[in-house]
Amino acid sequence: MTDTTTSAGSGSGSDTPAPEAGSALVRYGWDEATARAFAPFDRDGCVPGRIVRVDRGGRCVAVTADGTLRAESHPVAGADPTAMPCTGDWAALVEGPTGPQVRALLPRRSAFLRSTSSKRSDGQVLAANVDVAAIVVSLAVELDLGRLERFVSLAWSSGAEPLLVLTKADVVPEPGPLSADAASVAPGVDVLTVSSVTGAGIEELARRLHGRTGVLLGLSGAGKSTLVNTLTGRQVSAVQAARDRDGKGRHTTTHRELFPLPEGGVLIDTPGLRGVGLWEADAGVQQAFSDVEELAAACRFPDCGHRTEPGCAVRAALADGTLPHRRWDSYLKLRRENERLAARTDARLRAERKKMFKQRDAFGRHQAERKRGRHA
Ligand SMILES: Nc1nc2c(ncn2[C@@H]2O[C@H](COP(=O)(O)OP(=O)(O)OP(=O)(O)O)[C@@H](O)[C@H]2O)c(=O)[nH]1
Ligand SMILES: [Mg+2]
Ligand SMILES: [Zn+2]
Repeated sequence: MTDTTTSAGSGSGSDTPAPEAGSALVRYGWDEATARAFAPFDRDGCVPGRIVRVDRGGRCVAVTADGTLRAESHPVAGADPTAMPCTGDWAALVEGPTGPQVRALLPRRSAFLRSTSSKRSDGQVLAANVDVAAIVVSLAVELDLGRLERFVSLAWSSGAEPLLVLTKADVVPEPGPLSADAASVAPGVDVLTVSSVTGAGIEELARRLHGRTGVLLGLSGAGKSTLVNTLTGRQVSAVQAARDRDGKGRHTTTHRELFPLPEGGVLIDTPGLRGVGLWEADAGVQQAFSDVEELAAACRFPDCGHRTEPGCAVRAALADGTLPHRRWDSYLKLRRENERLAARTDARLRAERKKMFKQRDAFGRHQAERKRGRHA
């Protein structure tokens, strides 16, 4: 990555929202909504930037209209860890006593949350402001449908549009049936079959990322970084010549990093996820299992426990094979996991986050009213 260090804090201070300041940021996804959200900070002398990488200790790399800079963010003790900057965030940056600092983050339009492994059940943000969540799965290893369902739930829960990308199509003689199997556990999700070796499917993937922010999620060795390199046409992300790994051993990619694509759009590469714990993913599970939810809604009793009740549509579908037992068990497992986590999560943090969402909604309403007022 180029690193032309510049200084923050050269905001114009005028009342005009800063779209022209952001014009060099357009290829990083700067748009009108972001400019509006940033306007109050422009008046405070901040400059806008998109976080492309976060390192240990809250240090991050941000791209601004004038180039790339390193900035610090200071975590508040006891604060919600999901409020910390993450890759994909839009930030208001200001020149502090020790260099550029993150003053504030603009409201996120989507965020990937997962549970951390710590005993106190915190959420961690994997990526923010993502439009397309590409679940990357290698065709070189046996498909794990349960894991795929978990990834799809995570993707739906983020607010981004999920996309299933099956890689290494060159190593299987006939990818069609595998692709159909994958599609069967991901209703409503498009499936692309690609190969970085033959180039098959790459153009279609580039087209879907055009002008948008994508993130690559998947196991270590699935070929995420190879896709970044293929799409950018440059060796920007390290790739290790190794067979698919099952999340064990060394991961090649160690940071979440955002790369601009030559034809517009940006793509976030992430380290391999192994067992990804869901976190506040209730709605995500519901969407990932929309077929199951639909069946359950057709049971005779609205509070059907799907065990021995007469007129149970779920039992009927299990009996005639339309709903595979594996998928039903997977659904119950993910639902239970969510409930357990919700019960364990710190009540104070949940309240804090609710407040944040309320503020964000109020902010959106305020913007909408201002707009209406202006055009009245
Ligand atoms: N045959 C074939 N091999 C591929 C393809 N894409 C990636 N590979 C190989 O798969 C291995 C892993 O690729 P990476 O891109 O490093 O995988 P990753 O998902 O970024 O892995 P982590 O960074 O550890 O999460 C490398 O040896 C790649 O050369 C493909 O389309 N076809
Ligand atoms: Mg990688
Ligand atoms: Zn039922």
